[in-house]
Amino acid sequence: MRKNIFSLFMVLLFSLLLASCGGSGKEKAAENVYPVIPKPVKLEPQRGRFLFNQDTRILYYPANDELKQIGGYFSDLLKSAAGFSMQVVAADEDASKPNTVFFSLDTTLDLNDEGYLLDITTRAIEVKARTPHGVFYAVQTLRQLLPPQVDGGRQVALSDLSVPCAKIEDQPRFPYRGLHLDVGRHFFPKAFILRYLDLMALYKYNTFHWHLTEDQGWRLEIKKYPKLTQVGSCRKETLVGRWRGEKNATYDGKEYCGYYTQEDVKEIVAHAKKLHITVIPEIEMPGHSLAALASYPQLGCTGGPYEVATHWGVFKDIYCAGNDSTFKFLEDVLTEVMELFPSHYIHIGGDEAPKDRWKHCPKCQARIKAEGLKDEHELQSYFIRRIEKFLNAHGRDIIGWDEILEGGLAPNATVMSWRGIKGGIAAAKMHHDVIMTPGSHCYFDHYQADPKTEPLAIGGFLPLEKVYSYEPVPKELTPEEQKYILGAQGNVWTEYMATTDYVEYMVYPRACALAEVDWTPASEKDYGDFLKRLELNLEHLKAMGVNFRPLDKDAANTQEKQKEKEQ
Ligand code: TNX
Repeated sequence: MRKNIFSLFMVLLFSLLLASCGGSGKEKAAENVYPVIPKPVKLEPQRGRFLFNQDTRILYYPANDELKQIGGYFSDLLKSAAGFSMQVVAADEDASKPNTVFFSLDTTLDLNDEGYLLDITTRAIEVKARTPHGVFYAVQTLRQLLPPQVDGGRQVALSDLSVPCAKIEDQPRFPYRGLHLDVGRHFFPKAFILRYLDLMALYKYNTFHWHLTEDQGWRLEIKKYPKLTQVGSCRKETLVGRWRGEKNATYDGKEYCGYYTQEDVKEIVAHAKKLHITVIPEIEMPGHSLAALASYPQLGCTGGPYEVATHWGVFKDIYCAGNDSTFKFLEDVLTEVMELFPSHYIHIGGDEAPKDRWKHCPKCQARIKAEGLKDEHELQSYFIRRIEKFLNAHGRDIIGWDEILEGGLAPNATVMSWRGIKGGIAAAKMHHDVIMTPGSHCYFDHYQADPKTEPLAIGGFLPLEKVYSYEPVPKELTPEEQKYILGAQGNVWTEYMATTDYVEYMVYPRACALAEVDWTPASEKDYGDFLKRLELNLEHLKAMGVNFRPLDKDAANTQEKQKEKEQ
C-alpha cells in the first residue's frame, strides 16, 4: 500500500513536471508569430528570438559583390530603427559565428535559383542559397519578421530589435512574378516609382512591367525624337469622371504633362536591380499610339493632324503599317530603349489596334498585297514579326498582349493573356511562354467592393479573396504544356487613378494576395490563414505610410449600411 502510494505520488510529480515544461515551452513558441507574405513553402517555428545589437555583424561567404551589396542593403534597412549600422564583412570560412547574420552560397542545394534556407536561432542567423537572389529573398523574409517600425525607419528599443527563431525552406512556384504600372494615362514621379519597387521587393515580386507609352501621353525621353516628349508628353486637358462618349464628356481645361528623362530611367533601373527586380519596358504598337502620332504625324495613315488623347478608350488612329518610316522610327526608339533597359524582354503591346485606318490606307493595302497577306489581322502579325525580328537580332525577345495571336503568332513571342485565359491556353499549346494576367483576377483597376462605397474606378469587381483564389495554370493544359506558364502579373491601368495615394489604395493589399499566388505552392494556400498573416503584415505598410485599402473597410461598410437601415 505504502509502495503504491509512493509510486502514485512519483507518477503525479513526474507528470506535473512534464506538463509544466511542455506548457511553458508551448507558450514560448506561441509567443512567436510569423506574418510572412508570401507564405514560405516550409516554416518550422522555434522557441526564442535572435536579438540584434551593436555587435551583430553580417558575414558573407564567398567574397562576392552581390552578397556584399545585399548585406549593405540589410544593414541600411535596420540603421535608422537600430541607431547603429551592422558591419558587413567577407567571412574567411564557410561557417557562421555567434551574433552574426551569415550569408552563404551553395550551388548544390536542392532549391531553385530564387530559393533559400533560413535558420534563425538565438545564437545566429544563417542564410543559404544557390544564388544571391535567394539571399535577397531571405532578407525580405527577415524584414517581415522584424518589428514593422523598422520599415518606417523609426527608432526601436534595442530589446525589440529581434526576429523569432525558425527554420525556413523556401522557393518560388513561378519564375515570373509581375506587377505592372500604366504611367501613360497618369504620370507618377520618379520617387513614387522607386517606392513602388521597394514594396514589390517586400513581397518578392521580381518583374516590373512599366507601361510607358499611351494615347494620352508618351512618358519616355528619346533623344533622336525630341518631339515625343515636347509634344507627346502633354495633353491639353483631361476628361472629368467616367468616359460615356463625347456627347456626355466634360473636361477639366488643365494641361497635363510628364515624362521620365533617360537619367531618371537609369536611376530606376539601377534601383530595381538592387532589389532583384527586372524592369520590362512597354512601347505600345501598333495601337495606343496617338501621343506618338501627335508628335510625328507622318507615322499615321492619314498624316494627321493628331492630338494627344484627352479621354480614355480605344482610338482608331494607329501606326501606319504600310509606311517604312514607321518601322525606321520604331527601330530607332527601340534602340534607345535597349540601351536603357537590360531586360531580356521588351513588351511591344499589340492590344486594341482597330483596323479601320489600315483598311482604307493605300500603303497598307499595298503592303498586304506585296507580302501576300490575307487581311489586316495578318498585317498586324506582319508588323509584330518585323519588330520581333529586329529585337531578336539584338538578343532580346518580345512580350505582347494576347491580340498578337491573331493573324499568326511571331515565332519567339511570349504572350500576356489578359482577355481571360484563352489566349494563354492557345499560346501554351503552341509551346510559347505565357504570362497570365486575366482581367477576372489580375486587374487592380477594378472595384474592390460595391462601387457606391468606393472611389470612381473603371468597373469590374475584384475583391481580395478573388485575387487570392487565382490559379494561374489552366486545367486544360497537359503537364508538358503547363511548363509554359511563367507566372502571373497584376495590372494597374490608371485611367481613373490620378494620384499616388489612389494607386496604393488599388494595389495594396491585392498585390499581397497575388504575391502568394505567384510564390506559394497551391496546396499550401489558405485564405483564412493569409488574412491572419496579412493583418499583422499590413503594419509594415502602415509604418511606411502606404495608403492601402484597410481590411476592415468592408466590415465598416456593412455596419454603415446596417445603421442606415435602422435609421
Ligand atoms: C484594356 S489590358 C487595356 C488597357 C486599359 C484597360 C482598362 C490591355 C492590354 N489594354 O488599355 O487601360 O483595359 O482595364
